[in-house]
Amino acid sequence: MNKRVAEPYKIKSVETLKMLSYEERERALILGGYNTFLLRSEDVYIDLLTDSGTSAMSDLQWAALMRGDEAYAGSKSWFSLESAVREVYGYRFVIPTHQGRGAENLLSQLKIHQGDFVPGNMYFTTTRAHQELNGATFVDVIIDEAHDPTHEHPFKGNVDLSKLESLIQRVGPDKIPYVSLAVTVNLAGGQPVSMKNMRDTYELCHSHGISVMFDATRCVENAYFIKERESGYADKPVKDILQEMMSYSDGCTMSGKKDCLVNIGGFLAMNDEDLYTRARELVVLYEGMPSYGGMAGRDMEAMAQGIYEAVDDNYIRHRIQQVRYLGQQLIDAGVPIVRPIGGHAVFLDARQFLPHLRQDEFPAQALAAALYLDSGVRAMERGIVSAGRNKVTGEHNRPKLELVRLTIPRRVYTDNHMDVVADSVISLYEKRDTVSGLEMVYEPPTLRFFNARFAPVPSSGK
Ligand code: PLI
Repeated sequence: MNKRVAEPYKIKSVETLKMLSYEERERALILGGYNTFLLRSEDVYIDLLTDSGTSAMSDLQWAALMRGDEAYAGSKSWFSLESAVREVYGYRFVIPTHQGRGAENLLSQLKIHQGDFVPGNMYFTTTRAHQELNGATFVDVIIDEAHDPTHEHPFKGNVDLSKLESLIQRVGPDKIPYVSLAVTVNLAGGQPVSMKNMRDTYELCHSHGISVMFDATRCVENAYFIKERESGYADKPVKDILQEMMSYSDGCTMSGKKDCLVNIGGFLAMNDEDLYTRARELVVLYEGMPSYGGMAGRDMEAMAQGIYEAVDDNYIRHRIQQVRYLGQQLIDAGVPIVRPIGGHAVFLDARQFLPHLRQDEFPAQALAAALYLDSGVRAMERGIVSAGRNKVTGEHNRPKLELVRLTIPRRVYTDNHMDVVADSVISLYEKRDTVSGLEMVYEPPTLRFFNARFAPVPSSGK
């Protein structure tokens, strides 16, 4: 018998969920300009907007908060965090930041010069924004399969080494300050990179004197996929797999709000002492002293504890299985989702879900809004709105993937919640031709998806 796996924790404190009526949700949606980022969380029933900063902390993390040393300089809690990062990820030097984009800002300022190119395995919104702010052009070198939501490649986050090599030949290694490698790839659907691909990318880059910087935001999830899918790793603890992964990079940016199991925090880590010295100089301008970088002492203690908890094999196995549990129900009901099911979220394929909408009618945005209206479940658009505009032509970037992300917070919801979400999506799928498209009525100049406002285009639905 195939025994089921339960949540590897029991619940000590609960938050009551509230379900608004259809009319109340409709009002909330109009007030929020049909943008799920602009809803109030108390108006949401099950919140799958993001897995960022939404984790439930453990009893040991809550206890760690009390150990927080709030000294302005030389905080004991900083040394706890620094040793956790060194021990678990294996880097020599660590600079704390308030969250991932704080680290991206420092890295981009320190490494990029005007006119540079930063290759990466698909863009991420804030990461690319910082690269562009500092004068670089982002170049997508992910394998083609990553742009096909139905392709079952086990490591869809892989770099296409021939794309990378031809960029190096075209612009020259001096114009490439580093390769930005996300493990896993959020916008491809939470897809992992194989160990072999990390090693090959690292070797190729180093043969040209180019460094590799990981976006380590969901690196533990990546390590678990390697354990499941790559030969030679099945019997290794996730912690060891992670260490090997990180050895194929020269440093990383980290949003602690995901795989470090905390609500706020991040860091920049590296092995190069000169880069570290310069980062210590810069961090004081943007984040704070190199011994807190925008975090309170208690945040750093909780993050140190979370870093150890995240590499517990039981924790990460359940984490991945819960996401898969939701995704499989949708697959069984014929709902189009990105395959294979990723690490942190199930991604609905809005092009297939709403084939009657053109990309200019923002199908993923419309689908996320319709799901909230129908069931109170909050998801996030990851399509043309998130992709922004081309910085030279001003045209919309038009990603092949037009997705709605049902993102599972860590240790927050039970499998019963996943059942309710599955029912909600399936029932909307059954009446999908009633969903109409949207027009953008307010567009902010940067990272527009956070604050943009929309209105329905009634004629666009069937
Ligand atoms: O939200 P930050 O600043 O801590 O982290 C930025 C960031 C960097 N890289 C990746 C892959 C992310 O997913 C990421 C943040 N992601 C958010 C907020 C999300 O909802 O996916």
